[in-house]
Amino acid sequence: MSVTRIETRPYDGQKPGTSGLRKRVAEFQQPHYLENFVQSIFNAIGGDQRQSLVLGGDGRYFNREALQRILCMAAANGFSHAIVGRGGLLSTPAASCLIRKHSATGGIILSASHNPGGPEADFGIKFNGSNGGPATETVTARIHECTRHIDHYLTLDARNIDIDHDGSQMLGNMVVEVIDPVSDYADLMASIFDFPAIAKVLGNGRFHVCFDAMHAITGPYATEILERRLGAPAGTVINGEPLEDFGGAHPDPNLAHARELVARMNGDNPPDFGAASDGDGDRNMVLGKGFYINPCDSLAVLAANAHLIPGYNGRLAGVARSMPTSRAVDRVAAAKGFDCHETPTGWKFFGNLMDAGLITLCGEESFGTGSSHVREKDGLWAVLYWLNIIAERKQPAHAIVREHWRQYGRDFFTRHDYENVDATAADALMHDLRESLPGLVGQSFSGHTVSAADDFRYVDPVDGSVSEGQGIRVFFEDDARIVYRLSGTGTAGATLRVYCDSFQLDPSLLEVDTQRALGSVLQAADDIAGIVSRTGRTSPDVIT
Ligand code: VG1
Ligand code: CO
Repeated sequence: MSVTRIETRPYDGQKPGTSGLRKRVAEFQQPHYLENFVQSIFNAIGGDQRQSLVLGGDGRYFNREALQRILCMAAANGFSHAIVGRGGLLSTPAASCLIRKHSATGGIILSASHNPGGPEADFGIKFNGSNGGPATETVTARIHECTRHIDHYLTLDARNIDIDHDGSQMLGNMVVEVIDPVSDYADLMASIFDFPAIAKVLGNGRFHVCFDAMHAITGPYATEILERRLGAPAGTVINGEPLEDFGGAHPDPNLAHARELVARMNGDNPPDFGAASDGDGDRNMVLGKGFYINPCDSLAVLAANAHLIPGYNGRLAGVARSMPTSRAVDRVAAAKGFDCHETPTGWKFFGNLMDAGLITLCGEESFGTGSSHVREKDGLWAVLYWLNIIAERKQPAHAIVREHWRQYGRDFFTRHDYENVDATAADALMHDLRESLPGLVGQSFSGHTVSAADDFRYVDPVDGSVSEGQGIRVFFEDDARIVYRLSGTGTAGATLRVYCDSFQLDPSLLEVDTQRALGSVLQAADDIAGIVSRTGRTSPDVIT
């Protein structure tokens, strides 16, 4: 099999966003589009670095075809080894686990995460480095630069490789090893959590769990771990079969999209604990009986209870949260005496902190939580963490959260998303907001007086790299806060995200409805930015 050199020309817009390159499937299907981006990844990491590659995806439409093409390119580009999840499947955290376990050069994950799938929907490619984490900003900038100058790529003219059976095959000079996508990851989970203690709870016939895999990648993982290894009854996992279009739904684990789970949790005889994950298995939503657990609170509860989890040996090196995430975890860190870092949105910023041993746990408001066991957020891990806490404390989830609020106070948090907004209007809104920052301090909006306002700038404490323009923060004298930023994962128009939070210590006000508790802060958000008048939207598309 000889290596073929194919001439190509750059495509505009192959700039990786918050988490890889995400576009409509049709865009990826343009001649050489996928190949340009993949060759740019290989060019960016350099020839001497091309040894072994982990490959898999969330099973969405175009996954299998893209994987075959990438295998040929990897072989032509001198990789000696490719590790592929059977069926072309790997969840994002499982891919991270495998990269680390096999000391691979890196991995390519085919996923557009929580974006819908199917011929008319979205596809994506993410590159992770040898630590198992998303490529850093320095690497993604290099990849983007390569996409702007690419003039050829290398591939093999080969027939399709069998990716549906375990075992090794040769593709040119590269060994392709097809492996079970679940077992290494499941073993890792068993090494962190007290499986016998969780199994006791799940198998006692009284505690019922419902896990909604949303027809995405976590189906096989959750079935193996919850039902087979931990003995939960069959049917604990719903929508467990991965489908190319996720059954036509939006595989985003929140109250708006995880409809079947939410209906069951609110129906007759609800389960005691509910959870859902997203397209590629890195997000999680957890629910108690009749009780929604905000991801910011979830992170804080996990941090406060880390001593109950065998894998963390009773101590956390530190924690981190993305900037828009509420400060609930900061309060735990302060009380327990460990550091808390604040990073820009996106998992790529946590990797350096973990590699340097500065943090153990981290999370984002967008239903992402994780730890240093891998270098990605991890949906099923978070669910197991909760179940382990429940098993140890012998309390239901809602009681654990309420006790947490009484001890630390409650950070009310909400995010309002305005999707598919006219991009020019969204850019103008952000631009004008940025211009107005110096004059905001001292002004009052809907009863809240601004104490500070800035455009978040992050200096990585490990390598000193600087990321500017990461979101506009407005702080108020009463400790409330508003954050505005534009999404970096969308594929149509612009998505404006408005994040509001406020702190409450008064025990009699801890149970107020979140939207009511934040009503005046939300009003201030509109007063300051003119959201309604500029976007023409009177209400957000999604509230979390
Ligand atoms: C969103 C979330 C962010 C998350 C990212 C990737 O990004 O806000 O917190 O890290 O998605 O998650 P943005 O730029 O659209 O706000 V995933 O599960 O889609 O890989
Ligand atoms: Co995801």
